[in-house]
Amino acid sequence: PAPGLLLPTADLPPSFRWGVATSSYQIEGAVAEDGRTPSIWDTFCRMPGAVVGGDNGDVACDHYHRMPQDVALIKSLGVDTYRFSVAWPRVQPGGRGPANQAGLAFYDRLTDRLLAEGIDPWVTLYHWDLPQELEDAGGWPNRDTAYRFADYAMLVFDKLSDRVDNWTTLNEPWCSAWLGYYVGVHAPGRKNFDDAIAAVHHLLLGHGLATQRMRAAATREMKFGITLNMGTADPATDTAADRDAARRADGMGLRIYLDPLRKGSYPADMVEDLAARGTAFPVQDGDLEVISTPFDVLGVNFYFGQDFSGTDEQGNTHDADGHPVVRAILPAGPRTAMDWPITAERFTQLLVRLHRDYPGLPMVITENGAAFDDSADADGNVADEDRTSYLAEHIAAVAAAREQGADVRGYFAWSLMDNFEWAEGYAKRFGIVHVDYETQVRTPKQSALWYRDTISRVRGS
Ligand code: GBH
Repeated sequence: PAPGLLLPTADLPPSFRWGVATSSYQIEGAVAEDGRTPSIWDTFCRMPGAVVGGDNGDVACDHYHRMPQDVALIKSLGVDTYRFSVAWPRVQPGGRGPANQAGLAFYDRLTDRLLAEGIDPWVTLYHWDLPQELEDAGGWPNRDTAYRFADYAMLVFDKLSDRVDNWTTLNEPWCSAWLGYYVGVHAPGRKNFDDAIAAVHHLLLGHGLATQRMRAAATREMKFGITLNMGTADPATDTAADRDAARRADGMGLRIYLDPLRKGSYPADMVEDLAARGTAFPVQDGDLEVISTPFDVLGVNFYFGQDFSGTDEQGNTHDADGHPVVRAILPAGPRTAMDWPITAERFTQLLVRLHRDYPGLPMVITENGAAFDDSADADGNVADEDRTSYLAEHIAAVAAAREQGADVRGYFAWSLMDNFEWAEGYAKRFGIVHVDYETQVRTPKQSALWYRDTISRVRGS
């Protein structure tokens, strides 16, 4: 790596956790094996135009068949922790009823392999692959899905909790609710504002129900948490309209999750905004007590921060439907292959703000990383200085936030390897390990070697 990438990491303690992350649908393949039923992503991928290139997760990285080699790969990267998700439709086909032992057995073997290599398994229970039958019954806008989720969580917990200590209920409920039910660019591809708001509430309720039940069943100390995707929302200028747009973006992106989770109520300004749109969170008696049940660690997924404007390009403050304009403006500077800006300093800003506004909550970076237009040589080697720099700058941003008091205890690079990047298909590569999709050969990129060296340097080993 370039000399400039040897960053001051001295203030990251030897106890700091280092990991790599993946999710089930993005890597496993084997979608019809051992009793797995379709998820909403299997269905969505077959909708014309939904996914770039018409790609789907049928094979993905074929991880389901290559798991032992992949665990060896993880080990070779020098990390101490691996974050993976469990596919609900493998464990409980159709989303109801008893466990499918053949499906559970895969995660049982994975857990054992990881532990045998000295790697701590971090389990995420839901990374977007809802059983299609539950979507057919109404999906997350249907309150019953929250109870189904808690039942499913207990099937996994009962199988793995003798060996797994770290449990994350949901990955990025904003994406499930907003992208899945309002924008429609993620599964199930619905476009209804009221449904998205109901989905938010039922996702949070499912988190609370599952956390309560797992905690009650735990026979030793365990850590429970939730992972949120978060950015920063700064006003593009100091006008009242831009400041209000930033408030709304922050409210919908961050506060409507963290306020009920940590303070036991939805933010009053957002409730008011929703009422002005004729909608509301479908809260029933006792829900907020369930949602605000204590948890131990906040998972933070960060990719970039944005500015917001309250006017469109023509200067209008309201759109055609009469709703206030909330227009994202991407900060200037270099972009990744996703066309996402690189804003490491805003990562520090976010973490310090979380520490200030939601105190007393240890944080772990459960995802951070970037897609770039990698070019692999004939042997699959990728000299990804751009990704290496991205990781280095963002790890330095974490260290800077810690210096300002933010209680961040670990970092997972997204992702272990190139994989199915949702609506972008296989065209966008986030891995620190290159995957040749013809041969399924995995080759660590320069960034992976840099990551391994950085971890060993911080550990002083
Ligand atoms: C994560 O989602 C996922 O957990 C992971 O599975 C995925 O592969 C990875 O990121 C890379 O995409 O431009 O309006 O969407 C991150 C999704 C991307 C959501 C940035 C928020 C910014 C606002 N986030 N996005 S917007």
